[in-house]
Amino acid sequence: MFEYAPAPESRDIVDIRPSYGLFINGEWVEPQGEERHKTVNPATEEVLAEVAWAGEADVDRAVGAAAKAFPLWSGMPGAERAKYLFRIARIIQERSRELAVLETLDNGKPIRESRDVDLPLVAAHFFYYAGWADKLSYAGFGPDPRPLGVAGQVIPWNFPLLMLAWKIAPALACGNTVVLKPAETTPLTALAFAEICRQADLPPGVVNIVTGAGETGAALVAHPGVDKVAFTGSTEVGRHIARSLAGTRKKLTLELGGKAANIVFEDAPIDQAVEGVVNGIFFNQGHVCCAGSRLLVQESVAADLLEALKRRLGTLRLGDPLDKNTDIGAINSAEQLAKIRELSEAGEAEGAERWSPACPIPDRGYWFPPTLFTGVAQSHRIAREEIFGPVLSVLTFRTPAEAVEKANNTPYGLSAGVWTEKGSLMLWMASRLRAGVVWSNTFNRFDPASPFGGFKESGYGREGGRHGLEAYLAV
Ligand code: TAP
Repeated sequence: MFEYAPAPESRDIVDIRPSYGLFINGEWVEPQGEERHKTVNPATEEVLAEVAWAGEADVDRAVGAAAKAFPLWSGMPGAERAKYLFRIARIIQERSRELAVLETLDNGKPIRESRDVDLPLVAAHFFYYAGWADKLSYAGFGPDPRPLGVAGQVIPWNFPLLMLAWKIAPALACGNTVVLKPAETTPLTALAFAEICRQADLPPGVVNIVTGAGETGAALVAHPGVDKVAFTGSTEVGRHIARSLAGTRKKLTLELGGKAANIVFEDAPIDQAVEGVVNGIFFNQGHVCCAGSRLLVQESVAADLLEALKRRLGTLRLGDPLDKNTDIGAINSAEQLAKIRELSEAGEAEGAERWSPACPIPDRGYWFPPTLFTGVAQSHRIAREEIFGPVLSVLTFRTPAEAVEKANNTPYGLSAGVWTEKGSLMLWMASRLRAGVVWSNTFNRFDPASPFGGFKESGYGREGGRHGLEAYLAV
């Protein structure tokens, strides 16, 4: 255990208010109820700000504002909407350092990731969909695709601003207006985005941000004025939402959990594969829906790969997320830490062997060391359930067919990785893996032009690319 001295870079460039209201109709407004919640820095447990808790009446006000703004926004020529989206993208670039620090403070992810991965992708998403706004008639959905109306969007805490961009950019490009609810533990970058909407002179009501807990999300999803629901989060909540919307006119897309296999064949370059496996599961502390949380390694190279992997894990630095040298940041919340601990204990209890490098853990905050489990059976909970933390379950296989069978032996189907030098084997695997994304000789690579989404219980609908427009158009 140790106390770290906070990195010198840091808080000075962000301006966090002590308390935030709701962003409705282009204004900051107070919620009708008294209740508020605190958002904390998971690396220090320090309270960052108090945030409004939107109840049904507040959600109703936000949906009303979005409905009122819809005729203006949807009636605007696409080229005009594009100008706003380009402006938002440029402001995000200009403010990216500040937004990266804010994200890291509220979420716990290493600054190197928020600065070099999240923020560039957020801006890229707005640029990409700005480019579509005046070309919707050429997107292959018929000559005159129409926006749906008010989109109710609910997002999780693992990539707060990036998930916002995935939701808001295509919705606005297509002419919809939006009410978005960020996760309870990471509202600050969504609230900063509200300011960016004002800075970009976005017409009032086109984007509304309501903060709160699950009940706020539930009120938004249930609101009769919402025409389209877009949800990213757990499979459990997604299932509940799908049930609640059955028989209504609302269009629904779901981006849910995952239990991806990262599959290493004996001919793969070991060092490159080790980097890919580390990036696959330890990026963002494993708080990644498409994390490579199951390593499937060919038996003939398993011992060598594990040895190299353990050596590499010994070099990872866990600690202050604002330090540019940090590899593993904080776990986002006490609840998430408890879940990771519970599943890791279940792994040991079911007979798998647990290993972590010697890794000092700070005294305060929520932390979990990078962890490997070997001797994992497919029936173990750590091989079946999404841990959403820095925990890798290692299994072995002998033949490509066995690799496919094991990789597909999960209710999820979001992503997979294949490491081999043989192009024919890559393609053979990719055509058999039941996963929305299959990476080859890389992992966790994202591009706004590429559709992303799940098979099976990982959800339906696609975000990103031309396919991502379809979720927001009547085609
Ligand atoms: P959830 O607990 O499902 O929460 C997601 C969002 O839904 C939060 O904003 C949450 O609010 C809200 N919510 C909770 N109950 C709700 C209800 N009954 N009705 C409407 N909204 C409700 O997930 P999480 O723990 O934040 O995120 C982790 C999960 O998201 C993982 O399973 C991960 O795989 C998945 N995920 C998937 C993807 C893609 S692209 N497939 C991307 C990122 C994450 P509160 O935060 O206030 O509870």
